Amino acid sequence: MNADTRRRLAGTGPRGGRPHDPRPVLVTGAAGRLGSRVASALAAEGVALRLTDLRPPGAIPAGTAFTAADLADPAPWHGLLAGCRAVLHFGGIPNETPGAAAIEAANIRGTRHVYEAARVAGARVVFASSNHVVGFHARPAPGAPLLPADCVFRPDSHYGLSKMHGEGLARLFWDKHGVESVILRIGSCTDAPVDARMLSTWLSPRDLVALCRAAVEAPEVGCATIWGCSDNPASFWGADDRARLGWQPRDSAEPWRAALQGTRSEDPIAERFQGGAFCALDHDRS
Ligand code: NAI
Ligand code: 15L
Repeated sequence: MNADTRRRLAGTGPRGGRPHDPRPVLVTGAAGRLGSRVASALAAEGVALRLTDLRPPGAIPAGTAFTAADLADPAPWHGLLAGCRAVLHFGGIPNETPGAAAIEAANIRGTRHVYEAARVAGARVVFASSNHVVGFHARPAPGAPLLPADCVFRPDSHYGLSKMHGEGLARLFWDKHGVESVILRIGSCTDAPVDARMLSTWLSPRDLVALCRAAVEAPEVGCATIWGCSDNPASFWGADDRARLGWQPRDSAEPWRAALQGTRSEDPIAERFQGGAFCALDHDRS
């Protein structure tokens, strides 16, 4: 049994990032809200990047190269990932609006294309999953146990279901091929929280950037799942694999409590479940 196999059987793998690894990191969705922010921050920190999206970003950080590519097209991904140490996979449809077919093309087929190319390249995948894989878990009452990351999936939408498929790919490619993944189950990443639910789900951009860097650079991660939220006292979410990354959030939504606690929705379904409005959309169960 070689060292590679021994590490895999022990639950950690050899293909992880290294703090001083000069190989580039591919960022998909690099023109989007999160991808563009992470790309510009990591480029400024000296991380070598390749960027891709359907459309060019508003600004391309100095020293990075952009290539347009469609996630639904299997062809470009091997070339884009060749020589990369990791991919930060932010590309795809981020909500329910365009419908199941578009979600299937970009999020389900597209994520499979990224995983296949990562396997061949020997790259780690940092996958932007979503809280909507577990959206139909009830919000915990104050003082009740928080939801652990190894809970059952309760997707609240076709979008959440597509992210559940991506998390399944992460697990399959680790167990079968030794491809490492960090699954980021992101809550709500905006400059500041904007409603009462975000007192629980907010992820500050600063915490997101540090989380992405840790996810790329942690020496060995196996297949890790991390709740992507800041240090919010009202969080819905508890135990996860963040110790493998050495990441801790620094920000909190709590300073916005007085301003936001009166901004609850009128919808009892949205208020009862963690996924909020995604749960209420098309909900017709009596
Ligand atoms: P966004 O819509 O701003 O960015 C997504 C990017 O993916 C866009 O630039 C879009 O052009 C690109 N894209 C869409 N379809 C594509 C295709 N077929 N081929 C190539 N590129 C394609 O979304 P945002 O907010 O930046 O989210 C990034 C990722 O993080 C998404 O995967 C989303 O599901 C996930 N996420 C975001 C959260 C948030 O709070 N913003 C919360 C939870 C998850
Ligand atoms: C998501 O997954 C979406 O991409 C984002 O736009 C927000 O809706 C976020 O979840 C949320 O739950 O607030």
